[in-house]
Amino acid sequence: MSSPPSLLDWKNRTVLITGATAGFGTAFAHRYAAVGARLILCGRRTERLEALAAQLSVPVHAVTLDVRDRPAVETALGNLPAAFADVDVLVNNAGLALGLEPASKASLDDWEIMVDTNLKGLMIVTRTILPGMVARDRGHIVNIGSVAGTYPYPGGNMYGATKAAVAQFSRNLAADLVNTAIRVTNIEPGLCSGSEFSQVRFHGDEDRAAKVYEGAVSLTPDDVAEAVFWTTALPRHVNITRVEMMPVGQAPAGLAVHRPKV
Ligand code: NDP
Ligand code: 8X3
Repeated sequence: MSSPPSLLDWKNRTVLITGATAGFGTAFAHRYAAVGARLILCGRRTERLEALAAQLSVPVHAVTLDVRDRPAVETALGNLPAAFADVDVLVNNAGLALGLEPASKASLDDWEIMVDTNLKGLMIVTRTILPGMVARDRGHIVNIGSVAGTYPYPGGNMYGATKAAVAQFSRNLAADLVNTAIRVTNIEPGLCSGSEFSQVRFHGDEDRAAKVYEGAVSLTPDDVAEAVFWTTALPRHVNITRVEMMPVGQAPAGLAVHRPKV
């Protein structure tokens, strides 16, 4: 069995993280910086990217980028500076949930933004980075899915659908890459506090966002970062295809049954 890469190996590796300006993405940046990896950090908020880069003592290429903007992604990530051009690990993390309304009342605008970001954005970034990985026969794509891609819940409608699509895309990518050394992992976290996820979902309603985590022990972005890092630090012949992770106080809890009054 080959050994996991040493710390020295990480210093020669480039990790691209989308959605690095908050939550999980920021935690991923710190995790990979801790082992000395070169980082490409993306997000729409330039000042957040700059502040994060200033905290990290590794080479950082910060790219202000909306993953929905195909020409912008193709230009910025298709023409990376030479020192950052060979992406070893792509973490497709940029994403969001918007709304928790039942499907008949949900905002079609919210649905479109989720599809455009969680699915099409991930598609555009992956398609831009993947040819280089294939040419080098080296790389690891880590997609950030969700338990919502497996387990339905009221109001999860289009968010869960995008994450289910990410899970299936991850499997289909692995099928296309079976004759290469490239690994594909879908990370599927459950309840996780400490990010902007619920504030975004509830359009800035901080009280409603806080209630999601009230009285519960949640995962933290660092927990998710550790799982992501672990999958990428294993020997090269090992591919963790999916990681479903929840806090110990969360579990899939059965089917809904409607009992009409007779
Ligand atoms: P945050 O809202 O804290 O972070 C989301 C990140 O995505 C931000 O950095 C944001 O940056 C970026 N982003 C959003 N839209 C775009 C866009 N169009 N282009 C580029 N970047 C974008 O949420 P989390 O850290 O919690 O979520 C990260 C991922 O994890 C998401 O895919 C989410 O679905 C998933 N997830 C979250 C869970 C949770 O409970 N927190 C559980 C399971 C999965 P900016 O606004 O600067 O562009
Ligand atoms: C985030 C977890 O349960 O809010 O993807 O959908 S959940």
